[in-house]
Amino acid sequence: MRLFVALDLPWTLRERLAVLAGTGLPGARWVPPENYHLTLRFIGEMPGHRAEDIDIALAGLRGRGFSLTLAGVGTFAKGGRATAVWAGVERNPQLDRLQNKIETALQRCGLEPERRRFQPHVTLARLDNVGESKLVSFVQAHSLFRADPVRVEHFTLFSSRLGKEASVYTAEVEYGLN
Ligand code: 3AM
Repeated sequence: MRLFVALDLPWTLRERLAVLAGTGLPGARWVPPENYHLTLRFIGEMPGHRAEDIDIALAGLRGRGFSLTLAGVGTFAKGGRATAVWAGVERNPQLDRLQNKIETALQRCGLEPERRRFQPHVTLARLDNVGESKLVSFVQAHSLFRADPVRVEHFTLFSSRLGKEASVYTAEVEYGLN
């Protein structure tokens, strides 16, 4: 199964994010609010027995709950083309610490280290062919976006099935933080 570790988000926050989405960006494929998440670690395709090891490793991880605030919007680009638009996260050492613990636990399970820097974000849309000026206006229009802080009391191992329209994410296991 295809796996990733992420924070799921309370519905109050999803609704707040959904207000940002859906307008002003022709060519954007908006992520449906039920799919919003903050990826902590993409794992990828894993056979069942390795998924079990991963579950055990994540279950053994000890961490504390913390508050998280989404703020700002930004874009990812590849080869000079914008590929995604996202909501950002205010600086959060506790989130970084959690991500670090997850990375360490997964490497102990035999996963290759994640080479990319952790850039916490919630993807709002994937972009195929969105005009640069529209994108700049969108980012500017929402630059002051800031949601109310939310408590994070668990993180989640998700499986993902790639769908035609949107992927289907299933929360497989929740790991409490206390
Ligand atoms: O959290 P976001 O939406 O930015 O793009 C995928 C999504 O990112 C990413 O993992 C998250 C949950 O599916 N993803 C998909 N394939 C990936 C890969 N091969 C990947 N991240 C890194 N490497």
